[in-house]
Amino acid sequence: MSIKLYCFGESGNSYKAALTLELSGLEWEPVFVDFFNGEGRSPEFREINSMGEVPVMVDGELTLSQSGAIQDYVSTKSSKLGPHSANERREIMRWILWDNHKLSSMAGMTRFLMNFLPEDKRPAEVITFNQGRLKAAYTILNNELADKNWLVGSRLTTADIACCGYLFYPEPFGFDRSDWPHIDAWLTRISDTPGWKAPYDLMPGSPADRA
Ligand SMILES: N[C@@H](CCC(=O)N[C@@H](CS)C(=O)NCC(=O)O)C(=O)O
Repeated sequence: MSIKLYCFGESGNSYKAALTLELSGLEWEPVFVDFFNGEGRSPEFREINSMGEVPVMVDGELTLSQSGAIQDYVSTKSSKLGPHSANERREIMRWILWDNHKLSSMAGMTRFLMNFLPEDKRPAEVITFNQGRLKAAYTILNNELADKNWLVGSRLTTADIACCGYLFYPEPFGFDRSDWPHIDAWLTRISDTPGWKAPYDLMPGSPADRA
């Protein structure tokens, strides 16, 4: 039976889980969640995930939310992107936790405020503050990648897939690849990986659908 992933195209957190599934070689299918029409807040969806968030993965009897937990499950199940040792798994977890706290949460929020809220409701001060926090995160990532190809070890892992989650989206949120040469080269390495797909090619739903 194929793994199901509740998701929508605009969701960078879902993209991390979807790309991990896609590159794992496991059979999976997306289940569209109509986030922009409030489906995430519906009682039916809260039955699936009491946290009210996507992504949610269902594999047989197992239902799992949190992109990092899904990535850990999928990479371990398929062994394709999985850790080779306990040390490597911890190292991958460090980057996933850092990403979820410092990079993806800020990038996701800032992109939402700048693109998906009505123009007259976009809070300029909050956006500027978030962009300052994001600049600090880009600096850390760019420095880390100055002398290595991948965040952990010598191949693509879920650490890379977590941290790149929002950086492949086309909507502006203050991230310009050309400002960050080591991130830029790393993103190219990721997108050159056989089987890689851009967010709107991997999951249902996009701003174009709602235009
Ligand atoms: N740390 C979570 C974050 C998930 C998350 O915030 N998802 C967003 C969509 S990208 C969401 O469903 N938000 C609904 C809400 O905050 O109410 C993860 O990595 O899965």
